[in-house]
Amino acid sequence: MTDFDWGSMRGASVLIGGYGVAGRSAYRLARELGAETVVFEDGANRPEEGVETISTLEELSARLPFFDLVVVSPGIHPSHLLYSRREVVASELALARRFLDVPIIAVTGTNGKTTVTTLVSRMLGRSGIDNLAVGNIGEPISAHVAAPPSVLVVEASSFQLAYTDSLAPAQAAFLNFAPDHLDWHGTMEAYLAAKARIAEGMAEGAPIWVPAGEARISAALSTSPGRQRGIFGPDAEVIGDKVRIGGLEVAAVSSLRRSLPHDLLNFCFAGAMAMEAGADAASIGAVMEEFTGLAHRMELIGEVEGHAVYNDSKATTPDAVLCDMQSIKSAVLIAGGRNKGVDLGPLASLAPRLSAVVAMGEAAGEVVAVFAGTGTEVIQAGGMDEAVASAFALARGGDAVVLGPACTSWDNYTSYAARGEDFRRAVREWGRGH
Ligand code: UMA
Repeated sequence: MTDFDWGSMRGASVLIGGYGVAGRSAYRLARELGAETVVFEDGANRPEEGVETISTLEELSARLPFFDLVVVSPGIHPSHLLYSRREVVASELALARRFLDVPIIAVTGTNGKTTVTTLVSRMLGRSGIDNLAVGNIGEPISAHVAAPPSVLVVEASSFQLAYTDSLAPAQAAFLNFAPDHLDWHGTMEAYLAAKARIAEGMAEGAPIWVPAGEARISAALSTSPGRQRGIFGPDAEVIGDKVRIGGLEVAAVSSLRRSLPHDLLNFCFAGAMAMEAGADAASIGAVMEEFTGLAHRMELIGEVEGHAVYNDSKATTPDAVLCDMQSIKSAVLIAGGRNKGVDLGPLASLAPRLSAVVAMGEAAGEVVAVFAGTGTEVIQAGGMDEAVASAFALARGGDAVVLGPACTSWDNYTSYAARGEDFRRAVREWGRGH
């Protein structure tokens, strides 16, 4: 819990920890609110001229005791010195929340957050409801405090939630839960507890959308005054070929461009939330029907020499890769990157459907170990170009080539998007040369 008195922001001494996308925006907001604001950044994002900056741990250590509030960027590890005065630490999300007076629809979960956030935002927009999708999706929420839309749809990561007291959303969704970010949270329990904070401060009976029958998620949310509603359930379900939201038929499954089990769950979560927030059934159905997926999420980037090529750079856990590979009958999988402290072992269950695996990045050795003895050939590649060339060399007739890392991109790239773009480039260049 943060002891800081948010009512006394004017004149308060505020330290912004990290000057990435979230930190830069938090800095501007804190200044607009009248705080005396200083930045700590000892990484690559050095602030512009004129921004008072602490750039060494020595200086941070000396000055830390004198700040009233420390706003931490989500990517900074909790063992960092910045967190040492826990009583004054808050996330960028927490800072923004205190100064926002519009309803928040908050979405968390291990997988599918960005997709569901996007779908809700599109469904509301198509129904004429002025809204914005913000948060982990890439647009910092603190940039929209001064002139907010009527509704904010917030993708909330566990990093932000861990340091957010009382988000108090009008509606919350906790989509699913699987091992992830253990290098940050330490344990599954801590990761779950961070995510469950999404429902803190909700009004009595406000909807918390949860996957039906997931006892662990339900138990973690049980202290919230909100009311849990299951998906699939009476509010949102698939019966035969019909997707029904709020008891109304909004789309036929056969008319959807994406209809794997997790796609239907995502549609139902989004439809239920959008309808609760005032979206109409026709708009909800139309958004479902038009949805073809998001970049870097099992994105079909083309066909090269008869092989469908998928960019699933956003699949940074084994669980996400397994889920996304459901539609693929045979493939060469390119996996690896920086492991987030999770067991990559579950990937082995894909072996019967894989002609080969190309292991890359920091976790290449772990990927090799997972597939050793499964009968699936596994080789190591030095970089993206080599990985792509090896994948095409190993692919047999009908195989897809899939970048499904099960790891973060942070060993070699700044983001999963940068890794996905590099994959796209390497595939294009390989295709040109053949
Ligand atoms: N830094 C230091 N010293 C350190 C460590 C870090 O100075 O010892 C600096 C870094 O140089 C950087 C800043 O601190 O300037 C940390 O930035 P950050 O990693 O928190 O990233 P941002 O650019 O602020 O982006 C963040 C989210 N990043 C993370 O959660 C890691 C973005 O989510 C989000 O879109 C953005 O805020 C806007 O809200 C990205 C992400 O990877 C997509 N999220 C994770 C995920 O989806 O799995 C949770």
